Amino acid sequence: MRLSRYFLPVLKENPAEAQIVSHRLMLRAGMIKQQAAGIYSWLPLGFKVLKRIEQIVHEEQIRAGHIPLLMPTLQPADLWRESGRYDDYGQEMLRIKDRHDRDMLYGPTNEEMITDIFRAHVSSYKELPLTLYHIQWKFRDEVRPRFGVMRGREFYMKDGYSFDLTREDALHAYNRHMVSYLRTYERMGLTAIPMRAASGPIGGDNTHEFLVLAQTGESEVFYDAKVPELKLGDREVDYDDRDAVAAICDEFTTLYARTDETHDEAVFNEIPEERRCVGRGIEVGQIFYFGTKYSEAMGATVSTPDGTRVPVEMGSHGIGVSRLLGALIEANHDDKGIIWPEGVTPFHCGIVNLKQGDAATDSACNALYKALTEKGLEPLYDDREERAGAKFATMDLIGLPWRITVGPRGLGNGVVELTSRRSGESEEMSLEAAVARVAEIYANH
Ligand code: 5CA
Repeated sequence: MRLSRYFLPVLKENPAEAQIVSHRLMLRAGMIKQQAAGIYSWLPLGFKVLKRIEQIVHEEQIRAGHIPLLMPTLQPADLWRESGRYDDYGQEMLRIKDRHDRDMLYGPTNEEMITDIFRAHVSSYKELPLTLYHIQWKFRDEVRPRFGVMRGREFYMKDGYSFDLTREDALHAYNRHMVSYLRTYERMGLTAIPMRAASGPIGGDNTHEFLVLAQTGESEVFYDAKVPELKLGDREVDYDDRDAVAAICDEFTTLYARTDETHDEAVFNEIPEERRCVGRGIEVGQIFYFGTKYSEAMGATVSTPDGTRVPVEMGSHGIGVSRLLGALIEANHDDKGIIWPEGVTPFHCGIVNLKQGDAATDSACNALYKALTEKGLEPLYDDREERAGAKFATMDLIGLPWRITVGPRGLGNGVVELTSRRSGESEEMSLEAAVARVAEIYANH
């Protein structure tokens, strides 16, 4: 993409309404525009990152054997009357009437609708296990929408629903989700810690939240200093191997890590003092096992091998896809702007032309652009008639992890400059070497 033809409405001034750095940077980098409290348009740069994140979520869900579908945003109230949640949900639910005076709502989550789909089409244990998920807009009329996309009213969520015959099978589905989430966040360059949590309006007794440590997080968290060091890395996971999946969950949940809702001071104090950490975290996902709460209320039963019928065992598992943008920026920025991890960056690298209009420099930039594109990479070429300082400032603000700077002086010596946004370090090399290096960096992303 050439910046001169793109739509990147960056702001020079700090927007007064933004209280935390991710919100400020998303507005300044031209990623989002507020349309009403907690409701945003996703401008091209923000939309691109949102789609990158969504893609990673899809890939890891499919890898775990979960099946994508798409349910609507609007739901009939009657489904929620069946579970009893139509009244329970209170003011957070946006209620709408259609022209026939029928009660509708904008879905805050989809347990009822997925249970309705299940009961219409599945009746035998032979069709289990089954996990269906979608990535869809949700609406919760939050009392205090704030911090940009972090606590929106309309937000993008991956929500998955597992159906199993037995509690044991359902716990395997829970564990499978935990491991797939660990992989998902790691691919984005994030450390998200599973913490025992409280279940709220979804229900159930077994639930973990995934928290990204950040001072601006809304939850207070208590954890053993060793927990953030745990990594899945590139180990292979066989999602059908119950013991292997459970062993990974044990590895990540045995050491102390809890939110304030479940914190136990006495247990916490058993950790050696130098490892006791208290901080704040952003909840980027939550998994729930709630058994037959919805299937019983809504008559979703399956036949068993001995011919009886039982309510199906269920769990629901969510990732805050749009919130992840905020969490990623909270965890990856400096005073100049965003620093995207390679896994989610909107463009793989920037090209800065130091002397727009100079025939040799323009032609080298064009050659670079073409060579990167041919390697399957997507560069953002700043081809505007602007001062070098302004071009660098824009690149730093929007946070592409790599920048290639091309100017007449370097070209005279046969080199361009490759700069890491994160370390700030630059290295001179031939144009071909820079292309090869950037291609190599992204080979695993
Ligand atoms: N049905 C279950 C899981 S499928 C559910 O709704 N879980 S949830 O309430 O925990 O939401 C899942 C994730 O959505 C949360 O972990 C959080 O990351 C994100 N989320 C929740 N509320 C908001 C909000 N107001 N703005 C942005 N993201 C949110």
